[in-house]
Amino acid sequence: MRFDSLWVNCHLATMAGDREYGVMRNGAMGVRDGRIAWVGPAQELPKDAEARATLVKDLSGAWITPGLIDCHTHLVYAGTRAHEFEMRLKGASYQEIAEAGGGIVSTVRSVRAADSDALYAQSLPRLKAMMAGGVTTLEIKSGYGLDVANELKMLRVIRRLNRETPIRVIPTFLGAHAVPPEFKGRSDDYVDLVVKEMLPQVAGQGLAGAVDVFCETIGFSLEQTERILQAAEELGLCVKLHAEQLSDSKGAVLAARNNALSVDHLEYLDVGDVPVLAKRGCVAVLLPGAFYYLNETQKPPIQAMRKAGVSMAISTDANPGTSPVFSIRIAMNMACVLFGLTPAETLKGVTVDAARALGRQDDLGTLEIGKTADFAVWDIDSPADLAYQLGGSPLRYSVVNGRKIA
Ligand code: DI6
Ligand code: FE
Repeated sequence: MRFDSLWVNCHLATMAGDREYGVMRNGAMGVRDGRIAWVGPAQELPKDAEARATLVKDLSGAWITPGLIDCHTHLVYAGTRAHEFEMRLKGASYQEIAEAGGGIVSTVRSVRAADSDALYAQSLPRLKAMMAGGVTTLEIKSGYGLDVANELKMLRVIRRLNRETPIRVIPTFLGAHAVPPEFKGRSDDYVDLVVKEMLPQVAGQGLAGAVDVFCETIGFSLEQTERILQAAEELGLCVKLHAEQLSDSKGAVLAARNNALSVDHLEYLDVGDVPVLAKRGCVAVLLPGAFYYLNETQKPPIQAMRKAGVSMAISTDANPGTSPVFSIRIAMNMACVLFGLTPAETLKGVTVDAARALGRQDDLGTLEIGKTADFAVWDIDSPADLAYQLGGSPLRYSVVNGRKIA
């Protein structure tokens, strides 16, 4: 057996198998052609493995985890909303700010005013912050353009981030994030535009593989959501949904029945709807950063989902309004402290379950033979440290497609 690189003197949190973290102390991992070619206890390595490896990396006792996956972000945007943070602290609610022309629509104005280069330049430092925290796969949604040209502009910026940075960036089309000001009072007409013009162009140009909708009283109704999800499916696109963030709109059940990859937020999910998610294998994506910033008190029904065996992914929801969080490990810590997840559940939530929320579970999310060699090397004593510590970064470096990135 010949390897391009062989990683030795390390501990592995493979996130595979039944043991917590899939822990393998004193492990080794071999990579060939960008994929994991061997993983196991060091003493079981074939005798000539080191001699036959092009590169041998002695990790001096570091831990390797799968590369972290942030499966729900709105990281591409222009401008800032720090003033809304100030307004909320003076008593205004997120809904009041949105109804007064702030909120998502204020970022829409900034995004429309920015050209592609400016949008790229403003988004890049945020991507780098994610990368510095061990993220190797990052989903990014459109949704601040809200007209054909600007939604496509956002998706092209997302594609450029994928091409010009070392991490894997996965685009999602969120044309139905909010009703733009020029369609005020005519939301069905805007849904027409999404379905008849935006979706065919997005699919035709291969700009996104999945479609999301903000199903909410301040977003799109259940009927409008259904129209968009069905149109997406007809074009062969995967679907996911912002559901039950501020109210129980019954979006999660609708999405799960439409084979959604994931339903995201879920603070107001009815316990009675949990079995549908379990039955349909739909991932629940938890976004504790938005819960935290909005001072929400209603928690997602974690215990019911855990009992029903629903996969729970964790993500930052990185966005300028409700979750200016650019660290996946902070989201993991919040999921522990605010939602009561265990550190092991949170690491699963940013690897295995996040991969599933993106439909990439066959290829990403665990350290297993045949999967893409995306992993992170950490100076930690145990995998629980990743969710335990706030501040600083124990990341030594990450590897994408078998290649070390900065
Ligand atoms: N839910 C959220 O938390 C973000 N989008 C959404 O649908 C908020 C986005 C923003 O306020 O800019
Ligand atoms: Fe979101």
